[in-house]
Amino acid sequence: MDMDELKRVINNFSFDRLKNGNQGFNQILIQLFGMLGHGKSSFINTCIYVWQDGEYQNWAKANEGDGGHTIHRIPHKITSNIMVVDNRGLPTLNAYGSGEIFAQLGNLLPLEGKVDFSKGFTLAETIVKAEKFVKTSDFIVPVFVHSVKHIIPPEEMNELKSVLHTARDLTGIYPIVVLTHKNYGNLTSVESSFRDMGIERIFAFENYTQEDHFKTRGRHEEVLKFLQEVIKDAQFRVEHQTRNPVKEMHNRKQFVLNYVHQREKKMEQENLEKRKAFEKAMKEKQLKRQEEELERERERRKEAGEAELRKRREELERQRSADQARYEVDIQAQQAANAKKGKKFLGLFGKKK
Ligand SMILES: Nc1nc2c(ncn2[C@@H]2O[C@H](COP(=O)(O)OP(=O)(O)O)[C@@H](O)[C@H]2O)c(=O)[nH]1
Ligand SMILES: [Mg+2]
Repeated sequence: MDMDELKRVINNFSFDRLKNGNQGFNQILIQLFGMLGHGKSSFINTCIYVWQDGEYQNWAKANEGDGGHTIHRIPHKITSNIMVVDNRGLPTLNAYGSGEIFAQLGNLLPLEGKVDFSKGFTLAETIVKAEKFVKTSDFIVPVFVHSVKHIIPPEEMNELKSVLHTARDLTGIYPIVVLTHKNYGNLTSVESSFRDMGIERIFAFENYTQEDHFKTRGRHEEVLKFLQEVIKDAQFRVEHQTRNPVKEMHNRKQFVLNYVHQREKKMEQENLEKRKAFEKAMKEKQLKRQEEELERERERRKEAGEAELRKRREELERQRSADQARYEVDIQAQQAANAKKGKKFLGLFGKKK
């Protein structure tokens, strides 16, 4: 199919023209999700640029990051039946962030609304409050945007895989992966990581940006092929299944509310375990301190005992020396007395003669 034909197919797409009618859907909502700075907003700019084929503009406020527009869910129109939504990007992959991602993906938060990464049950409250503002007639196609500059480290694989699979359970569609910065990283390695996670549809782009929006046939064609793939998916799923958008929205809500509930339970459990581990560590530390104190006391007593023993030995020694000295004096005195007595006796003996 050449580019003109592709454009015609995309432009002519309408749920009303499907075999079994629209079944309650009126537009495709391409839901972009992914980490901050991976090129979601630039990908929207790329899609609009290719579709309008006019001057490049920063429609989706690329590069404005978290402080700018991207904290809101902003929908951008491609054709009258296809919208792309720039969801708030994640700073890191974790259970709190994932909850918000699923609420956005499930189209449970109002478009144009601000997305806060909340703690506790705030998300559940926000979802319930948003009920009046969200549309059930949007057909959701999840698209995960990832820059090939970022090789997925093994420790992130499981978390990411679980996010992608939950996105599939929630929307009924395996996310399409859009790889950005195609020429600035190891495309083969990143692509194979996503294939290992069970992802089959992967598109790789060098986004058109403010700095580089020189039109190339390759880039234009790849974007149109991506849009055609999205349409084929929507068409297949509405033509080959009986759908009930109101019930599906209700199920998505149940799914995310349950997710939030489970997440809170898990967090509570983790906090409890952390507290227990902390208390155990504190007790062990205290016990160790007590043992050390006891050991020191034992050491002190031993030293004191030894000093006492030494003192007694010295006293004994002093006593013994004194006794010895006294004994010697006595002996000498005795000897002197004996000698005196002897002389006297001899004297007497001499006189008798
Ligand atoms: N070279 C190149 N730069 C890109 C590409 N995609 C995005 N960028 C740049 O990466 C930065 C972040 O992109 P942005 O679209 O704001 O990311 P977001 O946070 O996911 O919306 C911007 O400076 C973009 O110009 C790409 O495919 N190639
Ligand atoms: Mg952005």
